[in-house]
Amino acid sequence: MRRFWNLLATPIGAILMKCTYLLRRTAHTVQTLRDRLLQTRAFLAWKSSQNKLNDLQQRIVSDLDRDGIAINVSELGLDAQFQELCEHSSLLKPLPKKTGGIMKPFLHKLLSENVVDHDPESIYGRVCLDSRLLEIASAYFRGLCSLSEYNMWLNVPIDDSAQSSQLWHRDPGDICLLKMFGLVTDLTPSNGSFHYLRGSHWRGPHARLTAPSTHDGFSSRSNDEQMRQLTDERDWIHVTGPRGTIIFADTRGYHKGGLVQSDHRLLLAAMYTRWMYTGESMLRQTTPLADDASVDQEWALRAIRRGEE
Ligand SMILES: O=C(O)CCC(=O)C(=O)O
Repeated sequence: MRRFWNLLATPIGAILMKCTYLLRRTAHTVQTLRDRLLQTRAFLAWKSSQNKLNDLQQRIVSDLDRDGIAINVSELGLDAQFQELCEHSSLLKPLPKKTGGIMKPFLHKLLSENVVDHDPESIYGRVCLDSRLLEIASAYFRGLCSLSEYNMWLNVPIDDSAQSSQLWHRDPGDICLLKMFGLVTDLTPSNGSFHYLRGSHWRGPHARLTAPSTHDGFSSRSNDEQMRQLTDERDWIHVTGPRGTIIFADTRGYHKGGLVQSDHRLLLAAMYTRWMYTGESMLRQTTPLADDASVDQEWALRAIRRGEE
C-alpha cells in the first residue's frame, strides 16, 4: 500500500492520475452523447408517430409536468380491461421469495418475484401496452417510451416499522421514470397509500433537493422527520382512491408507500422509461410480438430480454 502512495508521488504517478481523469471524462462525454442520440431518435420517432392526445391525456401530462404526479385518473376508458384485471389478479397467489438480496417482506410480486415473462395476450401485458398509457408516457418524456417492468403487487402488513420503499426515496436509473399504478383494491390511509413530494421530479422546483437520509445498504431513505427538515408538508401529496384509479408518478421524485396497517393492497405496477434508462428490463419476451403491434408497442418492448436471457 505504501509503495502505491510512493508511486503516486512520482511524475509517473502524476501522469497515471491525469490519464485516469481523462479516461473518466471521456467515458462521461461518450455516455452523454449516447444519451442525447438515443433521446433524439426517440423524440423524432415520437414526433412522426403523430399520436394526438385527447383532453384527458393532455391534462394528465400537464399535471405530470407540473407536479410529477397525476392522480384519480379513472376516466381513461380502461374500465373493461380493469374488470378483467380484477378477475384475473384475484386468482393470483404469492410465490416463494428468493433468498438473499434486498428483500421487501411486505411486498409480493405475484407474476414473478424476478423477471416477468411478457405475454402479449395476458391482461397485464395488454393494459401496460395500451396505446392510451404509452401515449401519456411518451408525451411526458417527449420521446417514445420503453416499458421496463410490470407486475402485480400485493402489499401485506408486517410486524415491523416502515422500511425500504415505505420510506421517502428517489428511484435510480435516469433523471425521470414514470410508474403507473392501477388500483385493484381501494387505496386507503391504512392499506398502503402512496405519498409524493410535489415538484420533486426533473421539471419541478425540488428536482435537486436532497433530504437528510440514512443508507439501508441499497438506497438512501428518509423518514418524515428528515423530510420535514427541507420540505413543506403541504407539498406532500397523500394519494388514496377507489379501485380502478390509475396513478401516474415520476418516481425519480421523492415518494414512499405500501405501508399496510390493516387489510392488504393489490395493484398493477408498470414502469415506463426513456431509452437511456440504465436499469435492466424486468420483462422477458418468450413469444413473438403480434403482427398488428403498433410502432409505440414495438418501441416500448425494444429493451426487453429475449428468450432465456
Ligand atoms: O409501494 C409504493 O407505494 C411505493 C412504491 C415505490 O416506492 C416504488 O415504486 O419505487
